[in-house]
Amino acid sequence: MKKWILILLAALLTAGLAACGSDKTNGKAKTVGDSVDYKIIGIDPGAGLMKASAKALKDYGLDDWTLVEGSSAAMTAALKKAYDRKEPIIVTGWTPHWMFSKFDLKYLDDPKGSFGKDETIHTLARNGLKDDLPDAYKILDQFHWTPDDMGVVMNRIEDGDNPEDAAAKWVKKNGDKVAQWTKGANKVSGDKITIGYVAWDSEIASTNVIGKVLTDMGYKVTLRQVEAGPMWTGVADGSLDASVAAWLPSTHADYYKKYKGKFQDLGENLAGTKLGLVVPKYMDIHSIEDLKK
Ligand code: PBE
Repeated sequence: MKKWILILLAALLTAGLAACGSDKTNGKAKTVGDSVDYKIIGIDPGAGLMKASAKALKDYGLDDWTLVEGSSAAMTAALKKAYDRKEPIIVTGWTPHWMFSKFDLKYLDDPKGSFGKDETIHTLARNGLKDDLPDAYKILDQFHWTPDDMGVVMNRIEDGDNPEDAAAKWVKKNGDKVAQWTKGANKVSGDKITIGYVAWDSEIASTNVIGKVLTDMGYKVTLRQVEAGPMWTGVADGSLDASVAAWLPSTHADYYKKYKGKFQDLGENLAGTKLGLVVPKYMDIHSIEDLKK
């Protein structure tokens, strides 16, 4: 009997050691870096979030880490894949974003403040829009909603609605808000307006909503998807009439400085944003500083 117990204990001990062993490389405990191949899954290179993330790598001395360029869609696909397998992953993330309602995620603390403070999303108009399309200008100027509003549209899109339908449903249900935006504006008949945006999930939602509102007011609306740089250039050179996708004062600070005077900042359309490095809650790290270990 005793012999059996000893054999059993020995077997358990061996299995236990083997399990520990799989967590070690060359006798050293496996670090977070090892577990994710020293990669942070980023988005499109023009995003302010990518500049902030590159700055974070510097600020925290994470020299051997790579910020992987891609797109918002590629980032969320990688996140979903890792999350479903409970594998470690670190992504560049922001709020508002549907990923926080679909997955249990957390921001890594940023004690050095590389990602700046909370900011707001602004609406931009090209110079001269006020004279050329005064009613559209008024609506754009009065456009303001909340992260929860945006979340409704974003989640619908993530659940399979096309962006136009998701926006139309929201507009239909939120007549009171829309009435505030269109207050004092006259309907037009077929005036053309082009709104620029980047394929960030938050901006796909907001742009489609303002597009729907302008369409309902009689405009012939074009929503033009571009990269971040060209979005700012377009408003500055007048090839785009407006954008509701300017993150200020920090995230798009470079673009803002570069084109200052060549566009109109109509101010905040949404408050309550955040940017940073994001991981699934099942990962046992809490701060960007933990990546150094
Ligand atoms: N984002 C979403 C953008 C602004 C909107 C945070 C990815 C950026 O980083 O530029």
